[in-house]
Amino acid sequence: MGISGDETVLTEIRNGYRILTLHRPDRLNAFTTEMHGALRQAIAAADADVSCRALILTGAGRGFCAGQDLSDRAVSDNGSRADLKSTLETLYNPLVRQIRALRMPVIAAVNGIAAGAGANVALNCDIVLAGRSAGFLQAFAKIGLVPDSGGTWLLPRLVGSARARALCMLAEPISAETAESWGMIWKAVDDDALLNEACTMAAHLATQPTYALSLIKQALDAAEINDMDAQLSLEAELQSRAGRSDDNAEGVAAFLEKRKPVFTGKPVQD
Ligand code: T3D
Repeated sequence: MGISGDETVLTEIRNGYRILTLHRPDRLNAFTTEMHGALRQAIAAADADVSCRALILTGAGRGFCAGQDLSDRAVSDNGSRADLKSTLETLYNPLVRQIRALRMPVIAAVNGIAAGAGANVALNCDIVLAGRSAGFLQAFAKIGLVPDSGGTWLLPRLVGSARARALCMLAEPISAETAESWGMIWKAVDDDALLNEACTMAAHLATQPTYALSLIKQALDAAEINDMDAQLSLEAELQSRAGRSDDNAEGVAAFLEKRKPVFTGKPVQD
């Protein structure tokens, strides 16, 4: 139950899940290179712990994450401008890929403003809860940049092209409730209920068939690219794997015996 970790990212280990807290509250938890390293390490540690079957990502203080810390940017070889291609390729893209490929569900508990890459890191999580006072801001255009961390891929899919374009070009914040009504996030909740709700959800998910949940992540990600025919083939492939899992056998047995299933989350070795 103790809290540990690098001071820029705190890890709290609970029964079946972990809470990772971005921890630079005086900078609205903006990303530095150090915080990127700490976060990736904390996620890898959760992945390596077989008892960890769900993850919560949240922020300390009044913000969730204000994106890139604009005072902590690497300078490029020519010494004048930051090399943003390199920043994305070495920091943000690996983080997004790590979150999306994680073998367990990731819940973003957005406790305050989520801006720039901070918004898009949240939107890359599997389920996004936000406190009513939180907001989402594609801040990039305000500083002459393009939405990154998967924002240009996610937003049209989540909210449709018209809203995605306006969000990116106007760079105006939207409230958690608007985000919910647009289908951008799962739910807006009262601020003081946010962490409890995220923990209840994580504790529930930690008792579910984790391996099947990881296959669901794969199927839904692939569905963004596949046509129906390819998706039907993928579903057959993934279902073949799920069907060989102990959790499928347990789920069916529990149903037939009219009892609650006890899932282990154990993966099938291919
Ligand atoms: O390297 C690259 O650039 C490539 C990667 C890009 C990815 C990106 O994320 S680019 C987008 C970067 N983020 C932004 O442009 C957002 C900047 N922040 C804001 O627009 C505002 O802070 C917010 C709208 C998020 C919140 O506004 P408000 O009024 O609630 O708070 P504030 O007073 O602006 O911020 C509080 C403090 O945090 C303040 O410091 P101070 O004055 O108390 O000493 C502010 O400077 C600091 N802060 C907020 N965001 C950042 C930041 N410091 C550094 N970097 C930030 N991104």
